[in-house]
Amino acid sequence: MTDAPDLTDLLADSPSNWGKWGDDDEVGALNYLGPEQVVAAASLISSGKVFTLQRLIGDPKGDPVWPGRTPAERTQILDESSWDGDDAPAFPGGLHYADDKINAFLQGSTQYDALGHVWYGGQIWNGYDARTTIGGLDKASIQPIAEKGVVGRAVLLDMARFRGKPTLDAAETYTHEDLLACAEAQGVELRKRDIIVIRTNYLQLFFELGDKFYEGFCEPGLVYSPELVQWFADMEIPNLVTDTIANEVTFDPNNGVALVLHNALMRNLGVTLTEIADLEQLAADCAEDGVYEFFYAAAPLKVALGSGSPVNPIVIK
Ligand code: UVW
Repeated sequence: MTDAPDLTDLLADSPSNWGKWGDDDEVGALNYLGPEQVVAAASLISSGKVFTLQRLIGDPKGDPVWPGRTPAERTQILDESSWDGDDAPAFPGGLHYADDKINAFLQGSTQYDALGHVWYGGQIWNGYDARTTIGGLDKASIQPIAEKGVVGRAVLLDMARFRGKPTLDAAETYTHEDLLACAEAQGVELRKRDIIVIRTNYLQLFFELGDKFYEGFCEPGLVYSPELVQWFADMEIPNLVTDTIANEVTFDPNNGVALVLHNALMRNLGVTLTEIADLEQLAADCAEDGVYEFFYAAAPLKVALGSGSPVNPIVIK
């Protein structure tokens, strides 16, 4: 145990959106994205350039995952060799085909977290009892988010370029004030109901350092303050997308608590978190054309009771 405060005490006065969209809500701040936001986002499409933000599953160079999770394992079930023996499957006309399967953590690649993914104090998003998570998320699973889909105006905040470094450092933090300064430097306005996409390029170190990457694991990211949480609430941010494994500094340097913002933003405000996005091609393009706002669309997989899902978000400029 550590001297870190309990989240119940730390976030006692933190803003909450519980009940705002009804007692049955399971998509939280994604309610801020309606037809008006979709149409406005579509008006940003001008060049027709398309970017996909998913990292490769089964990357030969390795898949970065949260400590304790393991990368997806893909197994070949059928291939041309399956027809070598006498007991090969036989189909009229001589059909052969390839089949495979994966054994994967639902949060082991580019992913959407369900709102019921994290909690403290025995309650998940919207006040549902945390015991509804036993054996699978009966409430606030990934399914309602997958059914709704996520479409809106998104803004890339390239914190690594803004700070003039190839990647942010382990445990390096930034605040909402830093996000605003980055947006100003990039010449883009952050608006209410924007999807915020933050680049750190930190996972480049996973590929450079190998196993050493996990020594003293503490990712860079947003750091909790009451003001930052209030800013997210006031800005009605529906979705936070980053290229790190867990979207925020892993251990808050001010109090030692793990993943404070998962709780303050996801559990309490209903902000959906998207992690391990690959922002490299998009960021290079934004640096070149100076356009940091774009149409964003994503639909996680409809996994019954799931606490998250792989996703391949699409950006169109
Ligand atoms: C945890 O919440 C532990 O991980 P993540 O949100 O990165 O899936």
